[in-house]
Amino acid sequence: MTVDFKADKFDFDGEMEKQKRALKKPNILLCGATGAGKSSLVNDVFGKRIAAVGEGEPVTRGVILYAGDELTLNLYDSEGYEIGDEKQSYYVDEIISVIDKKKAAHPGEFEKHIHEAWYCISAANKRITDTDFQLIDRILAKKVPAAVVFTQVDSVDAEELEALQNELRKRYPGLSAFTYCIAEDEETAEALKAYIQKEELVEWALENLEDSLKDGLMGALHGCISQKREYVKKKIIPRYVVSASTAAAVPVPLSDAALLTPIQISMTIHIIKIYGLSGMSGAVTSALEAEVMTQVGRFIAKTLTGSILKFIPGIGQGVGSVINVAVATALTTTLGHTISQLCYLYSKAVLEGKQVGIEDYFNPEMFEQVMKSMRKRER
Ligand SMILES: Nc1nc2c(ncn2[C@@H]2O[C@H](COP(=O)(O)OP(=O)(O)OP(=O)(O)O)[C@@H](O)[C@H]2O)c(=O)[nH]1
Ligand SMILES: [Mg+2]
Repeated sequence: MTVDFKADKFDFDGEMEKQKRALKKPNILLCGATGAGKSSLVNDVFGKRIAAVGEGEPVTRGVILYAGDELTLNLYDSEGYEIGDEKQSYYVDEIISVIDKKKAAHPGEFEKHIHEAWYCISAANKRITDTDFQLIDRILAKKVPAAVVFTQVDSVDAEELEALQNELRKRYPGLSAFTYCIAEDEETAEALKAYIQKEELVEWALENLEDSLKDGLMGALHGCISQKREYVKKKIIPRYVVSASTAAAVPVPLSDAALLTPIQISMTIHIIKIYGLSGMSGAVTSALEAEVMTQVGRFIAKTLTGSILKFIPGIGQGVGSVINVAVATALTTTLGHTISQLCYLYSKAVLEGKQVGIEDYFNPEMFEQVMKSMRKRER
């Protein structure tokens, strides 16, 4: 059997469509008083994309759903209640009704329910209100995983913050809580680093989602590139290694390396989705998703049909003449880590404000260099 793979004929759009359809989006509910910094928090965690690409749609009074084709999660942003306002008591019911309605509309389909709640409490207010307590009680009673985010911590001192944390801990001993603030500039960010628990919040959010919903969260994050790299390593690459091993369970001639190519292109597209390359601002061109994918996908396809085998010690030199499980595993693992690292480096440069393009990273020289370093690391 020979496998005739033509990089130019690969249906990238079809594969992207397929992955898009397969993606399950997590539903995150955002709560807290007016001005607590809910919108600021999500813009910081998910990038300004949420507001820009999500079409806000009222779900119930005071709750707006941000969702859209380009967004890999659904965000239920509540317009906060005014402290002391009579609206306060409605607010609790309205929020809880979102949880209930989703369950009632889709009984047994957990993927359509509210998956977690991020509860913002402004440290600047220096107190946790009864409404906060009531609402947290009721969210927890619904068995929706919840975490508190103490926002705007730049406006209090350490003692005041600790008092708030203690108050929360007293009432909910095991409840996860994080501190946060939006730093105006790099200097402030550096000074407040210990209090900006973005990574911790993301870690918590990830852990509390079913596996099938995790891709959506990771793909929506702005920045967090070390976490993305870790996620790709632990969750994405292993899936494709399994497919590749299965494909090579019956060893095939080395000349049929192309047998694995569609699996690896799918993996490439998947990894790029997690890094969300196309949504990155600051790049020379803010290319459309389809363009980025096709560009990178074609590059990988060409590379795979060409010289990739020479980077895998033991097969390049004709030691083995077949592709077996071991070779398929090595090839897929190395390729996955290489793609991930290239995405990481590109994202890092963009986040640092450098004027770079996709092609500065996805080119033969970079590919070879990174792939070699990956092989060293794996050994
Ligand atoms: N000092 C400081 N100000 C912040 C921080 N986060 C948000 N703000 C400011 O607080 C105000 C309210 O923030 P929003 O993010 O709009 O609050 P919200 O919870 O979405 O408010 P509603 O949509 O009205 O419920 C804005 O003026 C923000 O600029 C922070 O960490 N520190
Ligand atoms: Mg808001």
